[in-house]
Amino acid sequence: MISLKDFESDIRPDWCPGCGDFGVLAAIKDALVSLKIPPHNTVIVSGIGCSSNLPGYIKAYGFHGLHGRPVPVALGVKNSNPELTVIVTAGDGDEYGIGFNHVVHAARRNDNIVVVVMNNEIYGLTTGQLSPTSSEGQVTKTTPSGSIYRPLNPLSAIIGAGGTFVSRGFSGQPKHLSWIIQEAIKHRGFALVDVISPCVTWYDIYDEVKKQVFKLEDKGHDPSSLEKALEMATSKNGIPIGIFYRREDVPSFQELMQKKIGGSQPSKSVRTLEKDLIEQLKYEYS
Ligand SMILES: Cc1ncc(C[n+]2csc(CCOP(=O)(O)OP(=O)(O)O)c2C)c(N)n1
Ligand code: SF4
Repeated sequence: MISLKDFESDIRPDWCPGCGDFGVLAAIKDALVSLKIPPHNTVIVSGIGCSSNLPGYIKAYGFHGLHGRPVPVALGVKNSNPELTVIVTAGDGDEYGIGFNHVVHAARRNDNIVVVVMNNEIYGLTTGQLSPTSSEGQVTKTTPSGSIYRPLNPLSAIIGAGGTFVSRGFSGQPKHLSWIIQEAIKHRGFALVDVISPCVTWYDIYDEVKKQVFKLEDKGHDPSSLEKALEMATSKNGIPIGIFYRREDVPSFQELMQKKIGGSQPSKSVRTLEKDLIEQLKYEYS
């Protein structure tokens, strides 16, 4: 039996009281317990930011890395041992700013990892600067007279990049978020879980979001439809949460590699993957 207690860390979160990231932490633990995934098979990888402190607050394997670079670290782990459940947890600055290129290419390759982005539309740790998802007109430390940038829409961007599982949750609804994360873990390839996780200290949008969210499932949304997914991802009527887009007919990069090399021994896959990469580099630099 696996219970929440198994994932309890000795370290208490140092997040501000009311920070949305508490809800995300609770949802990740709940999802792992519901799927009966033991801590020793779980690896949580993060970058830098308030949200990126999350691996310390859950008893599982963890890696607190560099700003923007959790995806490559997560892929190193996953490719070395495809049996592990590998989850990236980081902020919008980390994953949609400095590290966005990695997210796009992991989506395109259909790498079998889950990326949970705690999107608070601001840089929290560095005390309130503009982020790629900050809205037009948003007043921040770096835009004192209001932002003139158009925000990035991560959902439509990742659908456009070839993502096969694109979703959004809300930290204020951790049970619903846990369900999304469970589906993301079960998914055959790359899964983006964008989470509106308000920063109550530098940009508190909690009440506004709570008023506007609605569940896609309640509206009969069909996640297999690319057209409907893009329509909902770009909708200006309320804030939809749930699974926007999902397709299970695309093999993951890890599946393709495994098929190519045969067998299922992780150590074998690493060696063969290395050989393949060396061949590719030889080709690219010749
Ligand atoms: C290479 C690099 N550039 C910049 C920074 C400074 N820095 C630390 S956290 C951060 C942004 C944090 O925002 P976000 O990723 O959205 O996470 P949050 O703190 O809001 O959870 C920045 C710019 C850094 N640590 N490393
Ligand atoms: S500064 Fe914002 S993001 Fe960071 S812990 Fe506090 S509420 Fe959360």
